[in-house]
Amino acid sequence: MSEWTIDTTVGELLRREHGREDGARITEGWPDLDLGTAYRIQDALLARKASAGQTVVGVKLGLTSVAKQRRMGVDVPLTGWLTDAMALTPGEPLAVGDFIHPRVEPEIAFVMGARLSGPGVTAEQAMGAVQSVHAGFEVIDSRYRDFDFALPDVVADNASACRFVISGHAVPPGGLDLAAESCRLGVDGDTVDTANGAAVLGHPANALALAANGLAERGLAIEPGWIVLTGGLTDAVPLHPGGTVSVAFDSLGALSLTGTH
Ligand code: OOG
Ligand code: MG
Repeated sequence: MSEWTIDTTVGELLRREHGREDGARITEGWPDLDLGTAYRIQDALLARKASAGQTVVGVKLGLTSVAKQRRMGVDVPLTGWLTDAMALTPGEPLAVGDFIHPRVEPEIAFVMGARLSGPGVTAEQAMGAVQSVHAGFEVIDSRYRDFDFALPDVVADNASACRFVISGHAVPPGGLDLAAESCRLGVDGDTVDTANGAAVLGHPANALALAANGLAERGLAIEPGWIVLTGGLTDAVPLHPGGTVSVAFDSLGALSLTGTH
């Protein structure tokens, strides 16, 4: 494509998503794509999904842990939108063939009890707006070949968002030590990684505050009832048909996700 605009980029990213096809970085053809414009692309992509009937159910953070930043080669956290069409119910399998190259990552998820509106939100204020804490999995599926992107590319691509699931077990935030909360990630029963909540910007509440303050720059807030995924604690693992990825947290319980054809 010769002329990249917000509209043509949205069209191209949706074409890849629907066609299960990856492609080159947008910044290859649009090298001066800046972060502000990339978020406008992300919002325009959401508007297209909303006009197709999807509703926003929350927000995700990405690249909040060193494990993720290192793997993706981008060390700036970002946010993306979660819609109802992305939600899996616990136990529901993932039809791997419906996606490009899905990977699964364990996350600490919040369900919000109160509105959280920046700027200037502190981690303490952020935690005060949380209704419950859950074990979560995010399935990411970059619309870029080999997950190869620069920051503006991945922002435009709604932070590689694809599917997510949170456990039905709602843990009240009071009494939890989320920095110390540890998880064990398993693939087909073998432990492949471990991490604790401190991996996420020192504490997942810092990620929540960052999201609220970042959205405020776009005139937006985190709304009651929304789900917030605070970012992968470990590197993501590929999901294959017949494979199972599982996570066991100390206090938040366990989750597993099985791939089918
Ligand atoms: C970008 C999204 C990162 C996380 O939890 O860090 C993300 C990617 O890795 O493709 O969702
Ligand atoms: Mg994630």
